[in-house]
Amino acid sequence: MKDFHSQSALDYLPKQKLQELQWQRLQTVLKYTYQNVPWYRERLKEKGVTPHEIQSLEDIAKLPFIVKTDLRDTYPFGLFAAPLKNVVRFHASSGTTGKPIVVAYTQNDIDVWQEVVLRALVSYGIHEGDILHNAYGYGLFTGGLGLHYGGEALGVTVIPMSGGNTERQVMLMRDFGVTLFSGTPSYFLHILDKAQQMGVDLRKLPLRAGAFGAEPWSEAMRCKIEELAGIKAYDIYGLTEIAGPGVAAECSCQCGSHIFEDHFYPEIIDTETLEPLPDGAEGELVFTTLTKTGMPLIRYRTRDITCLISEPCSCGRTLRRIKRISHRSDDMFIIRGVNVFPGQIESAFLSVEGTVPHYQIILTREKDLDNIEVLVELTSEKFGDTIRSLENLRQTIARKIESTIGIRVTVRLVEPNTVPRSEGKAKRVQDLRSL
Ligand code: DLL
Repeated sequence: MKDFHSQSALDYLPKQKLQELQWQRLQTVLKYTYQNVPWYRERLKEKGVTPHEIQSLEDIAKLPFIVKTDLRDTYPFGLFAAPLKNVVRFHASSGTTGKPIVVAYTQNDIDVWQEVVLRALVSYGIHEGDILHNAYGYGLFTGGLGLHYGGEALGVTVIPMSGGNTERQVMLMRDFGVTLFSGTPSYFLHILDKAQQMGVDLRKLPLRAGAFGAEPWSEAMRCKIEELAGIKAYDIYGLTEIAGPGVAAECSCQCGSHIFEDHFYPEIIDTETLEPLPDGAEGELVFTTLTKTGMPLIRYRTRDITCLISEPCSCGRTLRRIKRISHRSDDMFIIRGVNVFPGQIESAFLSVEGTVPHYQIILTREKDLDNIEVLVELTSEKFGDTIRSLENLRQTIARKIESTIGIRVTVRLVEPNTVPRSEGKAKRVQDLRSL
């Protein structure tokens, strides 16, 4: 197996060296993609751009974007740059409608991916001898295999759990002396509930960290997880189109995720004008893969809303960071003309004592009027309170949410364990308005 350990040094490259490396890699990937993907040549021709016009990193802004529908329209192999015989693996992302999008990985791409996941784990303080309980799904979804190979490359013992059979997950976490958990934050909360029912206190186990991602989660949710499990909860970010988990990851400072910029060149654009925005400004994250050969993507629009942080991080890594992804430009819903993101509602009610981070947002329409109902689950202690105090609590939560999103909502308090749990990404919003 390749030795990826030395690659962690790339996290600390002086800015200028990093930019030189990025520029050199950008030229190579542009030329390579232009030569090997007829679709890309056509796209550039349509836009009247040639790769020669790109004379610096900043010139990347002259190139057209690639969006998810381009991947759908070229399904299944239309954007592959390598011959099929060199493709060692496919992954695919579950689209909500129609065909999935397919991504090709050459051995080089698998190596890049292992390397970045290894670097993510190193930044959490994980090392050889740690035991990783990997609850991300194995299969076409990138979570399972991504953490698996990255963990193995680091010399960690990996338990390939996948999701499901939650009782057994708790049992093995306890019996195997697991030190690192990886999975969606919503599924970990479910595991926490189950552990409590089984009389297992995760705080007493050797478990010390979690790599949580694949869905938006709030700072308030991090606090709950850290408190209930007695661990450090770290963010890991990624998307199938670019690599899977490991495009960016937090360090021990927990103040934004460092992007592995030597492989994935980030930009932030204004979602209206599509113009690049400076570091610090909020907008849509766009990536160019600098080293991939199976299906390189140039200026891929992620739909994830965040900003780039270029201030030095106290961990010493020079890689720029992204702020926690609070929402996607497309998971936003519009109600009575107001743009709302589930994460805003989550943060608002979690600030109220007695709530847990399990909730659902139900949108309905009655006589042309949109209504929003939020089901909020309570802790067992709180649920046993008097009717009067529960009514007070309900009103407090409704006020908090209203003052955050600016519209009135109906809050329904529900018993512990009644909001459906997911083993993968949580589905928070039920939009019944179009039915
Ligand atoms: O979710 C890859 C992944 C697996 C990342 C495991 C982290 C851990 P997709 O299924 O293609 O890939 O979904 C990608 O999920 O564009 C974001 O909207 C969202 N997402 C991923 N990580 C985070 C995160 C995987 N840490 C889409 N915070 C992305 C917020 C995230 N959203």
